[in-house]
Amino acid sequence: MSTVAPDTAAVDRSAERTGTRIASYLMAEYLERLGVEVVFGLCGHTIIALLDALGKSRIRFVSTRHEQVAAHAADGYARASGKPGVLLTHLGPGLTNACTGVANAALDSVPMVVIAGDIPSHYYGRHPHQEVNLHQDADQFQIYRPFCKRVYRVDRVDDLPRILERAFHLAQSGRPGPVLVDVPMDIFSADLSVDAFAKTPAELARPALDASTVARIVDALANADRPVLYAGGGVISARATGDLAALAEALEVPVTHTLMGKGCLREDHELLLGQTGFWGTPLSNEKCRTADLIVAIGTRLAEANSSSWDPRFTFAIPPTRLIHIDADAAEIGRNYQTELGAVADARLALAALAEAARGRPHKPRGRVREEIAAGRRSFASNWDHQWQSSQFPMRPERILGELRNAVPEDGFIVTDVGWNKNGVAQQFPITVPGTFITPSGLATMGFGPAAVLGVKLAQPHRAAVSLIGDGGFSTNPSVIATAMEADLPVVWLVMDNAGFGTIAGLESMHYGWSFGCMFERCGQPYRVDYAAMARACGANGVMIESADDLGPALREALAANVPTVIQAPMENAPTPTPGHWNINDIYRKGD
Ligand SMILES: Cc1ncc(C[n+]2csc(CCOP(=O)(O)OP(=O)(O)O)c2C)c(N)n1
Repeated sequence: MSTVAPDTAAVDRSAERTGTRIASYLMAEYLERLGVEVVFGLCGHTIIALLDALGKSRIRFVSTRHEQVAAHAADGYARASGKPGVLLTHLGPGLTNACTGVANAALDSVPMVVIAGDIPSHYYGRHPHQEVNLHQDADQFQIYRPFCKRVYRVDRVDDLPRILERAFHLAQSGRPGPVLVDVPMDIFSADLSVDAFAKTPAELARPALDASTVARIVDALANADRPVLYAGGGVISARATGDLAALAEALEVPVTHTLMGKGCLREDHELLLGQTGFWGTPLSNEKCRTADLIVAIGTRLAEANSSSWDPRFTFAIPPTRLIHIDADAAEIGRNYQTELGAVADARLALAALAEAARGRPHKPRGRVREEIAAGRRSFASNWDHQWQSSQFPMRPERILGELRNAVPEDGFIVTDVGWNKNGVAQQFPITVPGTFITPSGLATMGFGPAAVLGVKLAQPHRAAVSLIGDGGFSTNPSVIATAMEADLPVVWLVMDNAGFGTIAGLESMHYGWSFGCMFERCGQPYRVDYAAMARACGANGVMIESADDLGPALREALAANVPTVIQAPMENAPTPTPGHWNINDIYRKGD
């Protein structure tokens, strides 16, 4: 069966005759007009009509071997390009497979349009093949309801253009997120007027702060004794980091950040404290806990970064006063008493605040820069020496060190969950905003290996490395075949500790063993040769045999024009946890 497009002149000749054309072709042209460059997905009988149209369009289709991979890749593409990711899935198992990836994008406020095929509309209520039904009729799209901004089922072909326009509008406006457009398969093949897709999403003027709110926030910061600016992922996605730096510098306010806010200031900036919370730094947690005013921007003040909201560790609000700027009003005041909430675009808000703060007198900040430098030095002394460790299996810190030395500053580090995410957030210098990509809200194991595909596709001329655990990598190693097919020379650096190390460590701490968390066979550690797996796919695969091998292997992989898996055997050492996570108070060990 050929994958080369047949002669397009032979396709869809109804246009000239009737003023109508088949909806799927009009839809593909509309996606082109919206600027969609790539669709990620996996085929099924419900969507081949649209695949045929995409195959004959300028849009690239990246075919994955698992819908979760497609969703994470679309997510990575959106984060690295600033455009919405587009995902195409089959109904039933395709839709449910993609669920995790779409939910992950939702919780990290990533714009995405999910197009799903569905059962033929005339089978409504008859429970046909592959529909998720049993207790509801034609309702499978509702599975996406708790995390999508809207879930649409297209019941008439005439609604398709309007719904698609709404989907792209909603996915990108306000707080970005995924929107589902569920299309019964016969709708793709129905006739539609040739001018039906006329309407495109409006250009949107983003909400700004009004002048009195700007003055009030700048006054509050200038007059506070120990103010702190707290940046979330919203600052990175709004590309507001320059304005954040200008505001911080004008009023000499130290800056902390969430996991997704990492990169909000250059790592060597004199006012940068670091990440807050359980995996944060003692300095960040201390400065936040003792601040008299926190101005938070583009963050949910979520549990992990807030030490389970326990006032003894990260935020003591009140007595600390909180001003919160966010794109989503629903986030304001959820977990803390908030003095002032403002719904605004982070970039417009920070630009206005920085402008008003320029040259404005403020309370003396004492020796805040020296304190920051000393606090950062002192925490880093816990691991600095490990950056050179020649221990084998390797120390995780040495892996970070080699990675930082090999990847250019504008290269992307795409993590998963585990030591990789927590270690990078805490210990790895990021200097170019947006180059650290990580799953935060859902913390999905399996994100990193797949998201890096979309990142590379969006930024083909920049390095893209996925730093992952062996657990995360093995959730879906089909990414290697996809990278080969799509010709994406990404690098996966697998930190191999032969288990789900983070959870193994947690269980061992509370229960004295790691039952169910390590990879074992007949009671012995079980190691998979992922490097050989890569070679079997035609990619490069390197098994690291001594710590000194890693640097050269990384440089070679970054210069190669095929994907590479580098597998680095590693000690299962925990990341320091200066903050608090309430789960640790919950576990009780029986006899
Ligand atoms: C899909 C999913 N399942 C389970 C978890 C819980 N979890 C968090 S970290 C982790 C272990 C990850 O193991 P690995 O990728 O090997 O990294 P390591 O912890 O060893 O650094 C697990 C299972 C999760 N976050 N996501």
